[in-house]
Amino acid sequence: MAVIENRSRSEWEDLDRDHYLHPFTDHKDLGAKKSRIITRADGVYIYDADDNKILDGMSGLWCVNAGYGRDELVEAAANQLRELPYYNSFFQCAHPPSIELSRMLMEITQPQFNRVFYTGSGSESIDTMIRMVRRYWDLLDQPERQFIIARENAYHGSTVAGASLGGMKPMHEQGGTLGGIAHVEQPYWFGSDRTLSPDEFGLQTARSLEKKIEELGPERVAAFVAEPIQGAGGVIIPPDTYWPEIQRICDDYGILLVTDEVICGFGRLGEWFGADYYDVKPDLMTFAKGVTSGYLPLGGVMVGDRVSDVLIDKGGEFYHGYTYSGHPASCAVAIENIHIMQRENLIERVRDDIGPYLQEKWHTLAEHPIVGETRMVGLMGALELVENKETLERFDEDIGAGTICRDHLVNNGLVMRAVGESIVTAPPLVLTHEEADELVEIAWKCLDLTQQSI
Ligand code: PXG
Repeated sequence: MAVIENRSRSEWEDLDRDHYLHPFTDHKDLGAKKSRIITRADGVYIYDADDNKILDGMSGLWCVNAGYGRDELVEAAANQLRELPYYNSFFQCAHPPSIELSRMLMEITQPQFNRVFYTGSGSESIDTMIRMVRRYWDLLDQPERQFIIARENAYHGSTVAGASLGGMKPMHEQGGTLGGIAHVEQPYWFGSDRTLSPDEFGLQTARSLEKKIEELGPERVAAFVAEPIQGAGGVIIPPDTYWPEIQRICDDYGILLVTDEVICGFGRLGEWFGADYYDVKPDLMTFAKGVTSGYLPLGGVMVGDRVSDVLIDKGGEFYHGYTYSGHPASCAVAIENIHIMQRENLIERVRDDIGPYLQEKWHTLAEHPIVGETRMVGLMGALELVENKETLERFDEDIGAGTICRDHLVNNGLVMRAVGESIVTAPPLVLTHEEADELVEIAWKCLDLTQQSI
């Protein structure tokens, strides 16, 4: 059965260093430090090559929502691979898993969504969405509507279009960017000078969208795209005033509203989608990650009637699609994953049970001397490391407080991500109360260790 050699940890490390180019990695640096080789996982825990057991406070990369070790998902993939491992849906073809998944997605999304386009990842979903948005305005005889507005510090993937639409400047500096994209302020209250109340700040940042539309010329703006809560940017939870104002602006100017649900979708916030949590009505939603709990790659774009009616009625052939659009095994896994979420009431569990439980515990970390703020919605949260708890002054960037803390965490059996001086978490939705206690206990201990190290 075994198709992978049984090698020692150091053999894996050496082969890895010599041949494998990793995503978002400084390879000179990695060569000196070596990779942590993860060999297996179960529930909310991962295990490394030395059999260290580590609580996965990041759900892999914000995706293993249903937890590890799900035989149902493995069976769904294996059965589908036996029955029909691959077929495309170009040239007047389709297959049951992709059709059935489409039907199920209509059940769990808002009523304006009656169509879905499949991709293999979040980045491909973003590319698809951009091409659709521009095509939509072309078909309405407004081809000058090219501009897509996103936010500073947003993450929308790392294809050329995804990196361009995202608001991460270091990414813009590598490999060139796509035209017709503009960025506006992010609703990051803690990162501001905090002279405004969070509600005032939420309105002000939302109105930076209105300003940008006026600056570009409303007749040139196609869409606004945003993550309901920014994930990779540091779990930026907008003030309550933010999303209603964004909806108002999109409605007033008639531009398309797109929520990027790659992280917030599939239960992360205790609703099926982030748009549901914030009660906004997007015209399109991009998704990936949690749709299959990461067991196989799959992404897509939910296309609202406003857009799909035009694309279908006036558009003729849309020259777009991927070999793996609607891959049968990925769709089969997604179907079973949604069944699991429904059977085990995972969404309600995040909203009413484990979400509030972890949030309460998480907020106790705000008492720690080097923590300036804690925040969490559903099972997606962050804390801010500060040098001075009274003034909320942050550590000097050069100290690398976030990285120091993250390293203590993983050495003490917990994975969380450092985003600058923010520590972020997004554990699997199946986290138990005991595991939540463990997560917060390790976090407190590692905050102590971080304080000592600095
Ligand atoms: N949109 C959002 C909101 C994402 O979070 C993508 C698009 C791109 O998805 P793909 O499947 O192409 O990776 C993402 C991905 C991090 C991290 O360090 C986050 C992501 C990917 C890699 C690392 O937090 N999010």
